[in-house]
Amino acid sequence: MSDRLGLATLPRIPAASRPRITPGDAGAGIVHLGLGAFFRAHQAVYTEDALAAAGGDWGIIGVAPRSATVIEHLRAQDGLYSVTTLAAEGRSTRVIGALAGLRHAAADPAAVVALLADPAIKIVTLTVTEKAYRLDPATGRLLLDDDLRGDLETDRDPRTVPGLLIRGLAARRRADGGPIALVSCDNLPSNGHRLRGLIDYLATATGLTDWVRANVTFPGTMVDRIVPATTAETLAIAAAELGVRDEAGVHGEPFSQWIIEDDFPAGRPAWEQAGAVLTGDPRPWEHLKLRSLNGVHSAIAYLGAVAGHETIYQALAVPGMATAMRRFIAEDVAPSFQPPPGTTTIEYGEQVLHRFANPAIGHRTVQVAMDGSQKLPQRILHTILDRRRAGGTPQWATLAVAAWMRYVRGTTDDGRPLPLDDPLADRIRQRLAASPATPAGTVDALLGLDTIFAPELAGDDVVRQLLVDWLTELDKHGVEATLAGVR
Ligand code: CS2
Repeated sequence: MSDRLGLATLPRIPAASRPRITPGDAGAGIVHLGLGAFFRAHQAVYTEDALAAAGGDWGIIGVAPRSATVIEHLRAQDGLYSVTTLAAEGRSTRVIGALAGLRHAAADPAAVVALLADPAIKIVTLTVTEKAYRLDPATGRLLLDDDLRGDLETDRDPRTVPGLLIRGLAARRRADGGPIALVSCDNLPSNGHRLRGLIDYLATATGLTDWVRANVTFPGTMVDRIVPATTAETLAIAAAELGVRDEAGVHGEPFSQWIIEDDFPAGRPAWEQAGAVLTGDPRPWEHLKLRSLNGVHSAIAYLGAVAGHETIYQALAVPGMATAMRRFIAEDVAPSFQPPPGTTTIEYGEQVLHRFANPAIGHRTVQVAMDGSQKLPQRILHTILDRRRAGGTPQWATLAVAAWMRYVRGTTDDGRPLPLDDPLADRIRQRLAASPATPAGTVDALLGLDTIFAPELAGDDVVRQLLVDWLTELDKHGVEATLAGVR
């Protein structure tokens, strides 16, 4: 099939798959940083539905911080791409037309800075992954490395996302561009507060503090939809459904949720008409999602990958896995925080396990396993800390951490290599190489990584012993036999 998705071929695709708005009709009001699959299957869809329901100039200018490929694909398709929803019962594909422009920050940072200064832009949303915020995972404090320092102290082109944002805000002040909301849509705890803290720090360093305080808000969000990386199969399905090729297609599960703190000084799309929940405080939702869904996801990913399983769905089917995850939720996660009114953590957890069991979603264990150093604190370690402070013994949460420790050693139970895709990979490998290859040696080496493990946790003898015991089990018997013993 040679014809490509684009404005010219749109009339040929099945009517039910066409965008719900006329592409290009809405002026741009949002800049989004991070054009990964998650954004394309989540915020862009909500915004298109809000535009279809209530109109407004809320088209999205998509900015790729680094990758040029996604920009090339989308440009070749007039900004159009498809989202295929994969349910156990069947699938559906729709084209999204909410992108009102595209920029490549690495190639043309000045264009992005100019956009952030433009008064027509009233919202910046971000999906740039945990590590792009340059925050110490254990403490949430800013890591002022050479790249970021260079962005602050010189006038060379910005290389970091925080650097790009602060340059853009400085330009906005000069241009009198008016108030703006910066909205983190990454899986960080209190993501709005973290982004505010980061920008506050950079604003102080660049003399922007008063202007930022008066003009910029940082709504917190909880974002949720399982959107695995696109594969050749995703694109083959999109082509079959559309009748034209789509190199920028994405696929995801049927479930989708967006909880947004309603704090937009220059207005916003009618996202509530697209199913999003606008609230005064999204934090109970963030806890629920990060500790239950993402915590369990990471646990299954590490255990499953070490056991040699390719996907989350297959790993969840290992005998004992679902029981261990139910006990993790009931005994460790649920007592660690107050869920939002009207929900219980146990019910939420059941729904999560049901979603992970969707056989149509081929989410790879090694994809969820990546960047563990950035993910463990908010997903699992905060649960452990809260349980320890309450005098509890978080058995299952420590199994998840022991599984990460076993994973980063780099081989499956039957000796095949596992990838270590993590900004701290070198430090992790060095520490492991310098310590005895015993359970206690591994646990002590890794607990010494203070950007992951806060001193309160690393110095807790109960936690250390639980980790050594689990790792001993995993080393002696392997993941599958360890889980088989769980009742
Ligand atoms: C996953 C998340 O890759 C991961 O670490 O846990 O991307 C997860 O699929 C989403 O947060 C679901 O909303």
